[in-house]
Amino acid sequence: MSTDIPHRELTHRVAGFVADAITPIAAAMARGHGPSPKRIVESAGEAGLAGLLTPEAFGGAGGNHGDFIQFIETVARADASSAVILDVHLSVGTEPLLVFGNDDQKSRYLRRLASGEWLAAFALTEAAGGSDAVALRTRAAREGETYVLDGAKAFITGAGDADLYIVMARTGDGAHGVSAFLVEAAWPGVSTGPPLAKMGLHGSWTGELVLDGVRVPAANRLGDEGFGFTVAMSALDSGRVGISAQAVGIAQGALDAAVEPSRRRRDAGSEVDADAIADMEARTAAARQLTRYAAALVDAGRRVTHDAAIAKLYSTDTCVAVAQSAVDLCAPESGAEDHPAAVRFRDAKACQIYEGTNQIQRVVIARHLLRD
Ligand code: COS
Repeated sequence: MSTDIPHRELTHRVAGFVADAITPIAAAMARGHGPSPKRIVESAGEAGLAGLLTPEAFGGAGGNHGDFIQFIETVARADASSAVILDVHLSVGTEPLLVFGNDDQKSRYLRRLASGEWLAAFALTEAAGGSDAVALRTRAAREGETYVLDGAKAFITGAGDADLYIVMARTGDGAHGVSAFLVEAAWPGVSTGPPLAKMGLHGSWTGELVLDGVRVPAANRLGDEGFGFTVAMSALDSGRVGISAQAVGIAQGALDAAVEPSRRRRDAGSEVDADAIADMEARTAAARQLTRYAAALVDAGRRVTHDAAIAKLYSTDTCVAVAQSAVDLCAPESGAEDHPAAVRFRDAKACQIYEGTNQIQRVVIARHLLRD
């Protein structure tokens, strides 16, 4: 996929956005007292970044996935909560509409998402099914030109603040009995639970989405009936590249937090664990290259299931390991809740879990090798 935005201009725009809009709120976000997810996306819209992957014809910046991962890594280096909000909005929240939406759907929704006026969310997971996405139970019963949706989605990023949900619901049996729908938050029967109190990523809202007899026009079905599992899986293939970029940013932020205190200790005549710092740098650099490779495959129009799983697995394991090393190197100060290494350590763990746990990534990678 080509890019409409010159790379140098994007780098400048992203750096300005992070310096002006993210770094000043990072500490508040880490405590869960920052601006709402919608406000983060609005401020990205003001900087021309809320529609980074959306073509200019629909009000976006027309960037590619190389631009996207640079954006997400740079934001995550400063604040992982803001990064996951923006990542979900841009990738699994908007990309399925870009890839599978018809002209009518694109013209009704893309401009509002690309300007940051609306926040997008992706609703696949259910409490009972967990990683077994095919087991979803939310039903979509067809009544003429309408589908009636009933069910509940769990652990949804942006729930409670999002304006548009991409909802996977059952219209038949098995993987080919799932359909995807564009569901507006304001429609009767749509409600959300309170944000979960999470271990980390305190500035990002995660919660339940309840669909109680929600009447969705057939015009809001995304792709053909029965095509929803493919919509979801291909959204996650690309989304996992974004999570990989987020993990690289968290690892880099943890490394940043550890280097300066280590330098001060060395200058004061104490020993520093230079091997640990070298390993942190090497692993972060390797994770960044895997992420870039996967993003380049997406931009080349190649199926990225295998390489996105590798990037996501390696980068997110790396960010947990690097953040843990940062806590060790910065001890005892890093025992404080607000210490930047402690914040990264808490934020890192979720990356191994969402958009497919790392156990699922291993399933995807091994299946590719062991297939007949
Ligand atoms: N792209 C396109 N199609 C895909 C796909 C992909 N990445 N992965 C699977 N499919 C298709 C398969 O080709 C299959 O279609 P056919 O029957 O026509 O061959 C269908 O979808 C079912 O796939 P599969 O048989 O592999 O389903 P499984 O139930 O065995 O498991 C996994 C699929 C484990 C990969 C899936 O359930 C998964 O990714 N789970 C994790 C979900 C997740 O990431 N949740 C987080 C949500 S966001 S926080």
